[in-house]
Amino acid sequence: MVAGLADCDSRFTMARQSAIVSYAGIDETPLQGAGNPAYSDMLGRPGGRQLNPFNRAPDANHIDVTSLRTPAGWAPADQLTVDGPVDAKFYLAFDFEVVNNSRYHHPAYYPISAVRKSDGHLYTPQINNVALHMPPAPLLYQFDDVLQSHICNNTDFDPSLETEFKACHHALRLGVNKTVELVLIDKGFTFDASHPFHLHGHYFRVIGMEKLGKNVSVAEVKRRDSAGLLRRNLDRPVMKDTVIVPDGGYTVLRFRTDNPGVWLLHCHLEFHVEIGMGLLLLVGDAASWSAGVPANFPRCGSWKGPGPDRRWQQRELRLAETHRLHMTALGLAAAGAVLLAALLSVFLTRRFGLRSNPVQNIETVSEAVSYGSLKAPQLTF
Ligand SMILES: [Cu+2]
Repeated sequence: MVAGLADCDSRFTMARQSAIVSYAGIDETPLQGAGNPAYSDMLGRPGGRQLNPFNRAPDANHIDVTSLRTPAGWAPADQLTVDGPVDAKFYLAFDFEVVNNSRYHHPAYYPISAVRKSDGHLYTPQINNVALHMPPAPLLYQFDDVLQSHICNNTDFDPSLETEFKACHHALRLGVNKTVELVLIDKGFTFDASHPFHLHGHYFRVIGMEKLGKNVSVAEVKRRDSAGLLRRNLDRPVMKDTVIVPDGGYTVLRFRTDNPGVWLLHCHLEFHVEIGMGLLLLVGDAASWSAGVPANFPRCGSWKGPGPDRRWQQRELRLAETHRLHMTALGLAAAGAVLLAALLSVFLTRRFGLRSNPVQNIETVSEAVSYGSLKAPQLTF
C-alpha cells in the first residue's frame, strides 16, 4: 500500500494507492479482506511495517530504504559504485532560504523581512544557497550559446555573501566513468519539511540515511563525516532514482557516471524545482554530447528558420498570406478604427491621465537574476 505524506497527507488529499504483491511461500492470511483500505490503515496496519516514514528515525515498525538489500544472487553491474574508491564527493545542502529572491523581493522596496508571510513572503528552496536558473538554450547541443560565466556552483561565489540571493545555471562538472558520492543534507531550519530528490540519467545506490535532529548545519554533517560517523552500508544497498532526505538529516548516494550528458538532479516537489531547488550534472565534455545531432535539428535562440529544410517557414508564410488575402474591406475599416482609437487613448492619457507614482518607477526586478557576485567559474572536478 502506498500512502502520500506531507502535502498529500490527511490534511490535504490523502493520496493513496493499494495493491497486493504476494511472494511465493508467504502466509497470505493477513492480506485476506484487505479490500480498499482507508488512508489511516495505510500508516499503521497491525502486523505491518511502514517503509520510508515521514521525518522519524527508524524503529521496529518504521524502516527506511537503507534497511533493504538487493537480493544476493542479483549481481549488480555497478558494484564499483558501492565498494570501489570514490572519485568525487559533494555535499549538497538545502533549505527554504530566507533571501531576497529577485523574482519576489526587492532588497530596498519590499525585502522578505518586511513582507508578512500571509502577504506573499516567499522563502526560496535552494541547494548550497544557489538557485538553479535554467539556461536559455539546451546545454546538450548548444553549450556554446550559453554564457559560460553563468554556469556555476557555490564555489564560484564569495562565501561571505551567504545571505545574498544567488542564482545561475547551477551545475557540477563530472568526469565520465567516475564513482561519485553525494551527501544530501536537509538543514531543516525553516520548516519541518522533507524533500524527495530525483536524478535523471542514472540510478544510484542509497548507502546512508539518518535524521540527526530538528535541524542540522552543513559543518556538523562534515564534522561527523570526518570522524567516520555518517552511516554507510556498502552491503548490497538498493538502487533507486528518487529518494527522500530526512529533515535535519542526510542521505548518502553513490553512482557511476556512465551516461554522458546534462542531467537534472532536483527536488521532486515541482514548485520547489521551479523556484530553483535543483542542479545540473554535466557528465563528460560538451563536444561529445552534441556528436550525432543532425545539422538541421531545431535550435533555440534567435529564429532563423529551420536550417536547410525551410518547409516549415514556407508553410508559415503561406498561412500569413492566406490571412492577409482574406481581410475584407470592412475588416480593414474596423482595424483602422481600432488603431485610431488606440492612438487617441494614448494621447489623452499622456495629456490628462498621468501623475508621478514612485512605486511604478521601480525598475523591473521580477526577471532580474543576480549574477553580480560571481567570480570566474571554476571546475569542481
Ligand atoms: Cu523540495
